Amino acid sequence: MSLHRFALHSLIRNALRTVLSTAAIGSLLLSSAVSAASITIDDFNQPNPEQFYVIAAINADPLLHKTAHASILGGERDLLVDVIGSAALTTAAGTVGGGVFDFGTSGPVLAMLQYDGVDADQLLPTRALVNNQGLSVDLTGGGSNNALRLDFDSIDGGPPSTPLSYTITLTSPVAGVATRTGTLAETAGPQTYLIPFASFTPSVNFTFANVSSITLTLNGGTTQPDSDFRLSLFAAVPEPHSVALLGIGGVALLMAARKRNRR
Ligand SMILES: [Ca+2]
Ligand SMILES: [Ca+2]
Repeated sequence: MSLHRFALHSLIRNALRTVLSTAAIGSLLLSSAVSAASITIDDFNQPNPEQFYVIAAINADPLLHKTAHASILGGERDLLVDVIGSAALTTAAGTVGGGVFDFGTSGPVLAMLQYDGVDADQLLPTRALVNNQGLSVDLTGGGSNNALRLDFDSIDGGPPSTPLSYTITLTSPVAGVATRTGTLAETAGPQTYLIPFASFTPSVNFTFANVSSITLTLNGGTTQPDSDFRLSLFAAVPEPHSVALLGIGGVALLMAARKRNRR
């Protein structure tokens, strides 16, 4: 190896080392930024231990289950389990808390989770959710978050292999509203689903930087019977491609360093 080539190789080696250590520091900074920006809406750890719920009746009155705890965004989860317009005998049962919201039904029954601050909702004449719009949360976490995240232990959306339908409705002050409706594929094991902020349909005055309520409806609208799922996390997070971009940035730096050394 000529002296010139040796010098070039050690230059590249040094450049590589610098780039790799810079990338490592960048990753560390990024991962700490990610955990700082992520916002847990609900980890379903409360109540603990979990509580059993059931509705079983013809034209059953909706079930309203409220849990107040500081670990839940806004201090409270409002859960409504309701039959979707059916006169038939309908049942739904499961547990809420202890790290999971477990839901199972053999009829057209929806589950609605509302995060709107601590409120009374409606008990009479029939149980219903009332949107208190009591949150004041920047779901972007200062600009870093750009997706909602749903973690499921499992989804069995109904026979045969039917995806689970969902609707998410967000509100902002001065009548701002954004909605997103879609489906989640069945999964036998743990699965993370990301719903980008960009996929929502927003009205005038809606902003992810000031959200006053979050309502998640599962198994609604399409009257799907025989749906079972276990939901373990609801959060606002950065999309993972920002990490991939850092990787691309690292490669670009490395190529620039090699080019400089060739001259
Ligand atoms: Ca509430
Ligand atoms: Ca409410």
